[in-house]
Amino acid sequence: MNESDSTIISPDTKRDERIPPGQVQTKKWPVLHYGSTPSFDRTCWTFHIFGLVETPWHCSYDEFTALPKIKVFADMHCVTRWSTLDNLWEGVSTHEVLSKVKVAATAKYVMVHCEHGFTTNLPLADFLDDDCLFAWKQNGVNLDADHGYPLRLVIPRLYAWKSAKWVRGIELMADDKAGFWEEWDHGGYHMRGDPWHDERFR
Ligand SMILES: Nc1nc2c(c(=O)[nH]1)N[C@H]1C(S)=C(S)[C@@H](COP(=O)(O)O)O[C@H]1N2
Ligand SMILES: [Mo]
Repeated sequence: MNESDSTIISPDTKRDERIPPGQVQTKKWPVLHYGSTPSFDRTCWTFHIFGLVETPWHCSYDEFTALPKIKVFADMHCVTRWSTLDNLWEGVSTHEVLSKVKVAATAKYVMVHCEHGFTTNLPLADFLDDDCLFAWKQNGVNLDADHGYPLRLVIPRLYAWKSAKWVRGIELMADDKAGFWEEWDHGGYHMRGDPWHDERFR
């Protein structure tokens, strides 16, 4: 990495042992999701922020991708035990996106809403870590649709199911609520999902 550029380095990439317990490094990048890969129509795509905010906000794809951009160097850990290292993500920080609204003091959790009704929940504090972003590029090129183009969330410090693909909005909540994989019917994945503490299931 060139230390002089403005790339944010995810702190987990600086660990002596970068592979969390029970994980195995893979060099290729697997595709993993429930259901089919959605199609993208730039003219009717919208992104929404709603729930516990003073005034809900929404924007078009062109407006979203015109926001100030960052790069993040990070690793990725799937609960099915593969990990990929050295991903350079490009997009808009979660912090930047959330600055578009006034979040209520009571908001403590985020529900991420995606195409086809997929959801995932996480604490607001984890969502706002400074290595978290909404990305459409990885390692210099646009993501494949299978990997989440036109927009995916990247939360490097939690298991990758929190890094939701095909994101269309976020909801601010006072209380935690299970998303898709977190529901008992879909496996009961952990409400937080810290790979360094083996938080795979609830
Ligand atoms: N919309 C959506 N996003 C999703 C999923 C999903 O089922 N639907 N699966 C998650 C899981 S379990 C993982 S490991 C990562 C995988 O991302 P990749 O397919 O780009 O490797 O996407 C996450 N994002
Ligand atoms: Mo996963």
